[in-house]
Amino acid sequence: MLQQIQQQETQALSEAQSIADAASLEVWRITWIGSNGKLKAIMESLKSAPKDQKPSLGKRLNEMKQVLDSEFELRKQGVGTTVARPAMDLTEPGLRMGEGRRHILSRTIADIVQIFGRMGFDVAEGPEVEDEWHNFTALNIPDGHPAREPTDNFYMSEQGGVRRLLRTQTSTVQIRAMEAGKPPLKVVAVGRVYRPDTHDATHFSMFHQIEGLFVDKGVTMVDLKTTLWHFARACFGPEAEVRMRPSFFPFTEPSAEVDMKMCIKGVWRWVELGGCGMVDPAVLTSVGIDPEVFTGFAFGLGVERIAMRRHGISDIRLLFENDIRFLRQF
Ligand code: FA5
Repeated sequence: MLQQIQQQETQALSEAQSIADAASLEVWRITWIGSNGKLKAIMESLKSAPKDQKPSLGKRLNEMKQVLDSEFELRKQGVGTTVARPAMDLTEPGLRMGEGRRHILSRTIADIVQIFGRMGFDVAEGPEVEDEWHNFTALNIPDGHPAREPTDNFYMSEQGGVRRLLRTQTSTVQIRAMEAGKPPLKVVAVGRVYRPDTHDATHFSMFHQIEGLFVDKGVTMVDLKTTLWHFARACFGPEAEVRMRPSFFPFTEPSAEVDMKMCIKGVWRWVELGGCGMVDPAVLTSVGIDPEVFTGFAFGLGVERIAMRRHGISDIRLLFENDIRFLRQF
């Protein structure tokens, strides 16, 4: 039923978009929020919903009512249906400025950084325009590796003999953090990355990743899984779970895909969120850290995928369309 409410809300808002005059606005009002309108009908059907789902459905329906009411008020101003007033009516309260809010991705990033901050991770940063050393070579991706193909990267013109590109992953910040400091190093880095991926419901050519790196004496896969487990529970609720599936990344050995089990619209599902592993000794060596003394783990998760799962967003493109009607739901 939640899905049905979402569909109906989207349809109502899309119909509202084409309203050009007061008469069609009135038809819209009667159809959607009138006393015998569709919203009323959905509210009636709540009576037959399972008892345990009623509170969450009721809350969602109230949200839908608020969204449609404020859409109506906005449109009313747009088509000039307000009642004619005296030239200067000083009893009017005046126009209230709508309150702004931070984009849902910015809020997700702030939450993620706060969760890792509680686990002792500092924040590290790196540039979005990178050189090949940080994006590839130091990450154990040598010249000639398929990941360096021009078709998989946004290369830029050379500067001072150095070829640059838009970074394809936040793993570049692992290298920068290890170059800048000595172990113990415990950092997260969040930022935009760029890939020439075709846009679809789960892929965009610009998206955000959160990278984690912990290098010290005696760091193991147990530390890695425990860290991700704490993150999953803080981010997706106290019953969330983590699993790792063997995989391959040139800069970690062993490597794994990270899945988190979470409740989405009442159904428990495993969702792939990123990759992880133990920092490859070759990477430690490339930044002058002795792999005989230190070990480390690293992980990289997709921020959009996290935001989408937390808020039931089914299409990544919605996050970048800047449609105020979508954004003000969050
Ligand atoms: C990486 O980018 C590795 N750097 C992750 C890593 C870090 C592994 C540290 C080991 C150690 P991958 O290409 O799988 O891995 O991307 C990680 C996540 O980014 C994906 O699981 C997904 O959540 C997200 N992602 C990847 N491509 C896109 C895309 N086009 N649009 C949106 N999200 C994407």
